[in-house]
Amino acid sequence: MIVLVTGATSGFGEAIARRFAAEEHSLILIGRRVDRLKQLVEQLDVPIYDLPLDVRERDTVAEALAELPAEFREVDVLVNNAGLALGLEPSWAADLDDWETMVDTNVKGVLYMTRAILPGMVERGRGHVINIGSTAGNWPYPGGNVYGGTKAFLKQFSLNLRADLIGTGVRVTNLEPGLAETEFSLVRYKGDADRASDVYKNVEPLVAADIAEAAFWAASQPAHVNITRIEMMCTAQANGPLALHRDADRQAERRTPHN
Ligand code: NDP
Ligand code: 8X3
Repeated sequence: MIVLVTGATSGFGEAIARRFAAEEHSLILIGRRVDRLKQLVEQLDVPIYDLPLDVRERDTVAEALAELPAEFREVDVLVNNAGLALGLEPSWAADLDDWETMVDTNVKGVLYMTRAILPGMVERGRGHVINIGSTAGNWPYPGGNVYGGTKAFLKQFSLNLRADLIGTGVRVTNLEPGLAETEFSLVRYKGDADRASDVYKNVEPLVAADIAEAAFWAASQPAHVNITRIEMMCTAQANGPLALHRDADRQAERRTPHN
């Protein structure tokens, strides 16, 4: 297969590239950090087309994908993995630039990639789009406001792609991991390594290889099987109860008859 992975320079994307390379699949690897892409080209013993680009740049994405070398043109698996969270501030204090960057990358970047790759898949009657969503798209948490919103978009976009693609032979999977140790928190906390490492303190989180295994498994099913969604968490993580804010003053006020 020819497997295109966005965000291949780190974390899940790099692990997914390594997992497919281990089974001798060819790779198209996208990310902004050229040196890391080159390292992968040196380390992995499969045909690789490294494509340094920013998925937020609509025209660049369209042009680069239209000009794929002939031997890489028939993409079998598109893994829309590039993405990020920025900040954890409450919605009334969050940075609008951070919100826009998340929407531009996690939502619009996926749209640019998918729109460029899908026509070829439909024409060939085969292909698989794997979107990297998140538990943050399924469950709320304080400060998850726009990040969770972008991942909820991916969940519904994936389902709606399925609705469009029925009968074409093209498959779609939304893979939804929870807490996993990568550079994700370093990015979210803008380089604050102490704050980032605290996220994974005294807990055994998922690691990138766990997500790569799930992506590889979904892509390895027989052609008549579509894995629609996979939500996965580390064993140490679970959904908590609904939040309840108790306020004794307010309770007393409610009991006081109003005139
Ligand atoms: P990392 O920060 O380790 O990796 C993110 C990758 O995305 C990097 O390769 C980065 O490459 C790439 N990327 C970011 N912005 C752009 C851009 N504009 N253009 C091209 N590439 C870009 O984090 P993860 O591996 O953890 O994250 C991968 C995906 O998984 C993200 O979508 C994230 O939201 C999601 N996720 C992460 C979870 C976690 O707990 N870690 C859990 C659930 C989902 P470069 O900087 O070189 O461009
Ligand atoms: C990453 C998982 O819980 O940090 O998508 O949002 S979380």
